[in-house]
Amino acid sequence: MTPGTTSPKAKPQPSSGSSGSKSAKTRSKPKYTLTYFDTIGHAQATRYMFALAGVDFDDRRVSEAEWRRIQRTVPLEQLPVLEVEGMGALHQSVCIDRFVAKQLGFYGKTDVEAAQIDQIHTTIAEAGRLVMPFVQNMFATSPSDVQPVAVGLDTEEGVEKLRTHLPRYLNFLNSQVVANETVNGQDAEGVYFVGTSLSLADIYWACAWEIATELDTENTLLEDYPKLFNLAKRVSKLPAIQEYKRQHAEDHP
Ligand SMILES: N[C@@H](CCC(=O)N[C@@H](CS)C(=O)NCC(=O)O)C(=O)O
Repeated sequence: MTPGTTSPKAKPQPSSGSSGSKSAKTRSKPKYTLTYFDTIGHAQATRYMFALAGVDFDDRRVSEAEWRRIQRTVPLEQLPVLEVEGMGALHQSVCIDRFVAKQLGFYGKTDVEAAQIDQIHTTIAEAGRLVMPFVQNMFATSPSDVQPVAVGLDTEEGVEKLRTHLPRYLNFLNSQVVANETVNGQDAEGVYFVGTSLSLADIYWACAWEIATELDTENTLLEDYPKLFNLAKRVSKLPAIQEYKRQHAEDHP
């Protein structure tokens, strides 16, 4: 897989909210191939955008054995990688997210909205780096996998530690929802992070919430942030996302 050198020719697809209606017979080869492990994580927001837009994509989930075979062929030896027909391959999940958001209409209506979406996306990614060691420790299968933070979110001590570090991120994210609600109000569905429609910011937040909820099952970290909680839950419950999770037997919230 090599980085692309030509401009993408892809046209935005209509956002139908369904997960694709073409029959197997008429379906042509998908234009996008997203390669990642068989888990949620760095690829999930991209997967959800395809599902929400009803755009068929090759959702390539590699096993550990396959990964060992292809690892050296992949930039930075990391997944996810998105291959786009006629363009080549992209890596770095935030870049993949933003590219797909632009292609599928989840990137705001103006440059200002796009910048606000980037700001939220980057903030959530940064907060995620704070949370990830706790997540990894929950799933560590050997002592050598245990991260230096030493305690997982399954302990009171772990939750306390996060409580001291997360608020500045959560306060910022909350302020964005409150500000947007003040300017744009709520539609029948509720409020979004930016503007008046669902964007990458909301989808990425829902993914972060789903991962955190695996560990913080009672959502104690969000108890002071009902607007953030409601937004994440609302997006996570969208029919196209629920259907995608059902197809992949992903039983997180
Ligand atoms: N900055 C990268 C990080 C990606 C990353 O850390 N990927 C992990 C899986 S979540 C990986 O491929 N690890 C290589 C391995 O497990 O051998 C991105 O956002 O795409």
